[in-house]
This record gives sequence, C-alpha cells and structure tokens, in this order.
Amino acid sequence: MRTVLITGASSGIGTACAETLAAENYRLILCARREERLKALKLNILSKHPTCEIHVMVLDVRRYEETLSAIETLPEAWKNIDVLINNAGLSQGLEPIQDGDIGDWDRMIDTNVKGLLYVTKSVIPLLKKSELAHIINIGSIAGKEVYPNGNVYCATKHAVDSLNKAMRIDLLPLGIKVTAVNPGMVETEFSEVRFKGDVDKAKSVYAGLTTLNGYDIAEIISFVLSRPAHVNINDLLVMPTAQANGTLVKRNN
Ligand code: NDP
Ligand code: 8X3
Repeated sequence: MRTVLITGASSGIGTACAETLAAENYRLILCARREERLKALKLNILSKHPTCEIHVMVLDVRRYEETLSAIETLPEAWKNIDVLINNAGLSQGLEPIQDGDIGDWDRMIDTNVKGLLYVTKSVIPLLKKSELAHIINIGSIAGKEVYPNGNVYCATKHAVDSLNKAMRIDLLPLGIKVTAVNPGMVETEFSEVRFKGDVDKAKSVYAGLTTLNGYDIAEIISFVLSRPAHVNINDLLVMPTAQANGTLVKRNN
C-alpha cells in the first residue's frame, strides 16, 4: 500500500486527488491550512472507504521551520512516504505589472515557489527510503506561456516548470520519479482566491465554458502513478477541449 502526501488537499485538485487515490487504496497524508476542511474531507472519504488510512496535517507551506518540523515529527507509521503531490498554490490579483500589489506577489512567490521547495526538501529524506518514490508537481499552462496580467503568477509556474526539470536531474541518483502535471482551466476555488472572494468575477472566468474539473486531473495523476517502475511520464499539459492556449477559449454564449 503506497502512502501519498498531498499539499492543498482542502480544495479543488487536491481534494479530488485525495478522493481518487483513496479509492485506489493509497494511505493519505492530507495537508493544508484549513483544518476543518481537512477533517471534513477525512470523514467524507471514510464514509465511502472505511478502511482507508488518513493522517491530517495542518501546514502553511510558506513556513519552512513549521513544515520541516511537521514532516520530521510525523508518527512512525506515517514516515514511509512514497508519493508527494506538490499541489498547494494560488494566484492573487490579475493586474498589469505596473499596478501589481507587492503583497500579492509575495504570497504567490512564497506559496508556489518557496513553499513547494520547502515541502520537497522536507519530504525527500522520507521518499529516499521508498522504492516507488515519486514527486508530482502541479504546474500550469501559465508555466508554459505568459498571458496578459498573469505576470507574477506565470513566473511562479515557470519556476515550477524549471524546478520540475531540476528535480529530475538532481534526484536521478536516488531513483525518485519526477512528473509535472500542467493543467489549463480547472474550475475550483482558484479564481475565487485570485479575485479575493469576488464570486461573480470568479464565475465569469468559466462562463460558457466546459472547463476541466479536479477529478480530470486526479485521474491523470492516478494513471501517472500506475506506470511500471521503469516508466516515468516527465511532463503533461492538460487542457479543456474548449481552451487552445493560455488566452484562447471557445465560449458557448
Ligand atoms: P484551490 O484554491 O481550489 O485549492 C488550492 C489549495 O492550495 C487549497 O487546498 C489551499 O488550502 C492550498 N494552499 C494555498 N496556500 C497554501 C499554503 N500557504 N499552505 C498550504 N496550503 C495552501 O485551487 P486549485 O485546486 O485549482 O489549485 C491547486 C493547484 O493547481 C495550484 O498549484 C494551482 O496553481 C494549480 N493550477 C490550477 C488551475 C486552475 O485552473 N484551477 C490550472 C493550473 C494549475 P488552504 O487554503 O486550506 O491552505
Ligand atoms: C491556473 C490557470 O488560466 O490562470 O494556472 O493559467 S490559468
């Protein structure tokens, strides 16, 4: 039975990964800042998969010491991590760079880049002991292209793209697989967070579109993890059919 640590499990893609992998007998370490969400997710999964083993870990990935300590002090039974899904991330604001908010920039860089690094560095000593070790980095179409006003968010996802490649090189001697899954538009709480709770503005992003949902991404991750030991999928770009690239979409209305 493989153990997976999922960051950003309290919402969207992370929640879908937890539910999908629970159905496939993974043991789950669910991480995020919102403890109540994680506890509710645990209960929900247990109602469907009563034997699933789940450990909830409240974590702000921006805090290195706390992240390291939370992972180092995991109960012994949870120290055999096979898979890390670096999913926690966010966008804040959508303004031209000259109007950008420094606080927004800091939150994105601290979470999407530094947080991903902090979690990865903390988990690698545990992954090193697994014969099936695998890191999945959730990048984005925003890590492959830059779109108007996406500036700093796109930069953070380009950094994830680079780090994904760098990890594959550096971790080669340790036999740890590294995969980037780069989605296009997935309807989650992502846009609500980007627009700081403006639900109408968030909904307008997806109006008239059949977007991806979290389960579309989770199923792909499940497939990536199901490949034999000698096969690694390095990098995947996954778009809704109605989205051609970072900016071009086909709406129904
Ligand atoms: P959601 O907003 O639904 O989920 C984001 C998750 O990240 C939440 O569980 C949140 O948990 C967690 N998170 C944010 N900040 C922190 C932090 N400091 N410490 C720990 N956890 C944190 O968005 P998505 O599910 O869409 O996003 C997941 C990933 O997918 C992100 O990396 C995003 O950039 C990426 N992505 C999303 C796309 C989309 O269109 N939705 C497309 C391409 C990539 P909590 O607030 O409880 O801490
Ligand atoms: C999140 C999706 O469309 O903002 O990475 O690039 S988008």
